[in-house]
Amino acid sequence: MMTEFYSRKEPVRYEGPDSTSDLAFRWYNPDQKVMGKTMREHMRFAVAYWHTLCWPGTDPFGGDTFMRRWHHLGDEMAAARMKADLMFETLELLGIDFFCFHDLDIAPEGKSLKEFNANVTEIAKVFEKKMAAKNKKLLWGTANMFSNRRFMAGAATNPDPDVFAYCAAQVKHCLDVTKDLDGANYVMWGGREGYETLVNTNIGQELEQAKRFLAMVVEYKHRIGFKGPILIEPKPQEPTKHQYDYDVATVFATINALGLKEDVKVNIEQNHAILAGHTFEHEIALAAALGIFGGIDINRGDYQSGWDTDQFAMNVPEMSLAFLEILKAGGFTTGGLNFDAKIRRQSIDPDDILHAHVGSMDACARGLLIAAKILEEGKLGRIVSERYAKWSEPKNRAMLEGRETLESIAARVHAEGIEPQPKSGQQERIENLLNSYI
Ligand code: XLS
Ligand code: NI
Ligand code: NI
Repeated sequence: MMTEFYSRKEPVRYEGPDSTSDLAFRWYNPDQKVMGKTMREHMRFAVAYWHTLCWPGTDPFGGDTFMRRWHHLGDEMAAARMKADLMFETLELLGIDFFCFHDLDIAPEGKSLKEFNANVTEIAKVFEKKMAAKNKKLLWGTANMFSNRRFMAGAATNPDPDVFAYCAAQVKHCLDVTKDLDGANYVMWGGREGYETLVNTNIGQELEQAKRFLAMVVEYKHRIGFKGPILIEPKPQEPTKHQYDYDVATVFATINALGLKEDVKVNIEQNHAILAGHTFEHEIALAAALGIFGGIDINRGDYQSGWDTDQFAMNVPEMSLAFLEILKAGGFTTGGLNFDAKIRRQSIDPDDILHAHVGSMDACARGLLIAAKILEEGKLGRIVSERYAKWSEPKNRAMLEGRETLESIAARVHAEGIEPQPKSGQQERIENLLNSYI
């Protein structure tokens, strides 16, 4: 039984690129095979609880524009149950298999951590039934350790050890619940793990706290037999001025220092990548090269405003480059594409939520199709491998494999009179080639 929320009552269907329907998939065809896997298997789309059901349309200058019923009920547990119904209705209408949540998205805090834990568990029980009935899955759970004022100076990196301890207790419960719901991953985003000003901050101390916290989460995950990886979501700033998990490279330093490459990967968000001064595809390619590619928060940042606008990703050329890197990385294993994206605050009709997801799923599907074609035709791949081809010659391999030293290489350079001859990087020629696919 559908609620009255959406005017749409039937799941959105694939109708192909020529469809004239207002709401239909033109490119995302879940059962269509692309490079050996169906689109549904490639994408592993997830709906985010926080943007879709919790955010009321506020901005720093104004309040609730959406006026959703559950925000005005006056009974928080009733609101939580209403949101749970709507999450599964949304998944059904969109044909999406997964969802993601923060503990605080799904249930009210109550007056103590004990009450909060109990509320979260109660709603998780509701999820369990609905997930079984509707064949839906949890992509990841995460703990919100940034909204409440107790976290204003940090969560695990707070100067106050009581906050660190509180966070340990909160994450323990959220990981338990994620495991009970068979979550495929557990995410950690450190919104307050950073600093506002160095004048009151001991960076060295805070980094030690962050490392110990992560190590404990991994120890606990093994103890309870949680199979999925822990995913750290890098972001350079906002809400804090400087966040410790700045970007993929910075997060890798921590993961590698702890020797946790098997257990901890990254969840890369488009908007966070560009806030860090990178492209989205750079972050994906780097994570893949370092062996820590986990999942994606799919959205789109605004290139002018310089903050985390979390718009729905609709830009097909950008998606094509991202999917090129995702496919080159071998695609997702446990991770997926979580819509960490919100409709604009003027998009007040409930159906706007459906249009946003459908449009972005289509943009992703087109990106996937274009990237697959580029890979299958192999022209781009050949240009790049040719550029590095000389590295496969034995004398050059020897330099990389530790069988040469600076002295032996210097001797060879002089003996052979090596003078490197520059070659064109062919950027525009390659860009023309890429445009020919789009
Ligand atoms: C905020 C983050 C957040 C994480 C989950 O900028 O993107 O939504 O994805 O805590
Ligand atoms: Ni995110
Ligand atoms: Ni974000």
